[in-house]
Amino acid sequence: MGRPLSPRALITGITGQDGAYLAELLVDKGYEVHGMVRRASTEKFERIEHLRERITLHQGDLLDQRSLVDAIRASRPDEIYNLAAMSFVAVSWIQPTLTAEFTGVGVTRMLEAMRETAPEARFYQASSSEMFGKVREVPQTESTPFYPRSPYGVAKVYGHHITVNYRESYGLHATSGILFNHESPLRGLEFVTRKITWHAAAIKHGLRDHISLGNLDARRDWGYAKDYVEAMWLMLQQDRADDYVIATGRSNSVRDCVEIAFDQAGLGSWEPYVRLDPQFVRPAEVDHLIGDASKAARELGWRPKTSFEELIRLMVDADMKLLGG
Ligand code: NAP
Ligand code: G4F
Repeated sequence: MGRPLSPRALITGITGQDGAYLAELLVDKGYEVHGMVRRASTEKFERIEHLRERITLHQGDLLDQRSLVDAIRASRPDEIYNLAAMSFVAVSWIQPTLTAEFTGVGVTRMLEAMRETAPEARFYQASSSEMFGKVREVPQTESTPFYPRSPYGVAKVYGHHITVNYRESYGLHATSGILFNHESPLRGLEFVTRKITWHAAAIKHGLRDHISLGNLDARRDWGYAKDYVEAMWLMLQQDRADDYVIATGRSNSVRDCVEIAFDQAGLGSWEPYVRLDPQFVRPAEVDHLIGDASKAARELGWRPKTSFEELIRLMVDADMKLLGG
């Protein structure tokens, strides 16, 4: 059966970084876009404000099965992108069981809701390179064994395996995208790249006089979120559901990020502004996270378009503009 001309998509986590970029991409492609949002005492829809007239929002929470079923029933999606999660690794040590509920069991709730109400839909699960943790090989591919190093990573491994299991048990079109770190001007301020680009801009504007960081030697394979949401969409256009690693294949350190950001902000040397603070050092770190996205290149035609340096410079420019008024 062919794909509909004007498909419908449901995005959980639409208020997050990836949700906002994905919603924009799908609206531009002519999709009818639905998003699931959870109630808060103050609405925080800044990232999707410019899309509000062109998308439909449904109340729902990964902890509440009824709301997931109702959101799927109301949106009648051809494609479901499950991006919602407790996504901050550092907090997963502070709230380990809540992380397991949101980031792990929440995936089963979504799959069950889809099985009941939209079994023909295609499902995307936001899996993570954090699942590789204490890496078993470098670079990591779809067949590299998992060794998670945080409660978040453990929960994502569960989410990944349950997605594969529902694909194999019930024949659902359920795909797991194993995405390495991806950043943007919409990144939450607690994640290290955005924390650095925001502080570089704030110091330049005289709003702060230093930044406190943890492990400057930590390395990640960092890409641009806008490039990565395109990979999510491409995965769901395939006839067969599968698993795909999405990465740049290059790694950089937190120190590299600081150097580029402070240079772009016109601050020169970064050393006088950076303080090391043990509160930002993790109980356990992941090792050489570097992804091999050759399967995605071969089967999806996907390649990263933005280098790490371009990414950090564009994030600093955005924060300079944001804080410059
Ligand atoms: P994000 O900015 O933190 O967004 C997370 C989203 O999940 C927000 O919309 C949040 O809603 C929603 N959410 C959290 N708990 C929920 C719950 N109980 N019920 C309903 N919604 C809930 O994360 P992101 O960077 O866009 O990442 C998207 C997904 O990809 C996440 O699953 C993340 O774990 C995964 N991932 C991210 C990366 C990366 O580098 N960005 C890499 C690999 C995998 P509120 O706005 O209400 O908080
Ligand atoms: O920016 P981060 O907090 O991202 P992390 O832990 O890699 O997780 C992100 O990427 C995952 C993909 O692998 C996603 F699944 C997950 O949802 C999230 O999007 O930390 C990056 C590195 C870490 O090694 C951390 O120890 O930066 C190091 N770091 C050093 N100082 C810091 C800081 N991290 C934060 N957040 N804050 C610091 O001050």
